[in-house]
Amino acid sequence: MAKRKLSKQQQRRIASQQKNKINDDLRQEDKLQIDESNTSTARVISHHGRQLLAETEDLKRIKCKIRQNLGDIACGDYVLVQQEKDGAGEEQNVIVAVKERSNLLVKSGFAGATKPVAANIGQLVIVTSIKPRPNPYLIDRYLTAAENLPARALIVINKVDLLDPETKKITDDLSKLYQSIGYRVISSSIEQDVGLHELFDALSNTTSILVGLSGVGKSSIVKAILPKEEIRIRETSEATGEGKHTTTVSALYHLKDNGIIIDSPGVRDFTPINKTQDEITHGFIDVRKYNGACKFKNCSHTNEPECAMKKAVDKGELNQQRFKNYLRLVEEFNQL
Ligand SMILES: Nc1nc2c(ncn2[C@@H]2O[C@H](COP(=O)(O)OP(=O)(O)OP(=O)(O)O)[C@@H](O)[C@H]2O)c(=O)[nH]1
Ligand SMILES: [Mg+2]
Ligand SMILES: [Zn+2]
Repeated sequence: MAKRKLSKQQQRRIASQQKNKINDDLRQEDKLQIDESNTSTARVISHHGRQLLAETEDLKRIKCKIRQNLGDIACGDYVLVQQEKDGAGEEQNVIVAVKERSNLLVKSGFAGATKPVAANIGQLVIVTSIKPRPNPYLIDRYLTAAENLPARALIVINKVDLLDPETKKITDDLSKLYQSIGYRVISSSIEQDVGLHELFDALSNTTSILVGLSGVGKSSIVKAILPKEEIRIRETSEATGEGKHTTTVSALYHLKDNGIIIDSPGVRDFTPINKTQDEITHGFIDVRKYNGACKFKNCSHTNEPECAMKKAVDKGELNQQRFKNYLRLVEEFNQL
């Protein structure tokens, strides 16, 4: 068979598979050295470099060291902690294993690497605001991440105290669009105490993570719910409304009604890590209804006749902007 040059994306996938395999092997080895009688389960509250704060089952916060070769550990992970003596004979908490996750939210880092954001997520809360303005393509990319985790998705439009006639039209259209697809949209204002009760109610009984651009008010939302917590909030740039990347590490907080909320650092951009084009299709719940219904099995939904998706757009059954964003994400995926 002729040797085919691998695309960058294929090379990256192979490298990532190999890395996972090595990590799995190392974990396997490590399991053999765990003294189960001496371990307890904890959940990671925050993790920055070699500093890790976890919470025990009786809600005590403990600083932990991490045994080597455990692979990625993220906020929200459940871990096994063992008491060990260090060189000076001092007791220390050491994470010796990461428990199996229900899911892991990752983002792309430098040079095609992936960075874990948070683990064991039940709900992705996509926070947008009036300033900085909502970016529908970013919302759609977060929604695909939610569908594939899988996790429930909730869209928040914060800072509605700053609405003017122009932004009111933009956000009304946005709410209508996402509600018509089946997502819940909550408008909120920390300044004027709007929508906060509705939002708090939506956070009960699950682990939610707040995601979105820097400066939309993610930490302000957490602070409004938990005024006693020390949470940094900072003004946005006057000119652009862009945030100053105030939150630098994901952190987990307990709410009433068994709710857990993770505040995450704001992003400039977010690209979901999709392994296949099918995952992208699965990520658009309105587009995926038409998958397989086109005349050609391998329809690219661009130029082919009798494309079920294009027909749906023409009939007004599928939103044109969502369809465009779907094709854009597929194109970007194929170019990687
Ligand atoms: N007018 C108005 N300002 C708000 C509201 N919510 C938050 N802000 C302001 O927006 C700015 C940014 O808030 P943060 O909570 O730090 O934003 P963030 O999303 O956590 O930002 P990063 O941590 O950088 O990702 C602060 O000056 C807040 O006071 C709101 O409802 N209305
Ligand atoms: Mg913040
Ligand atoms: Zn088609």
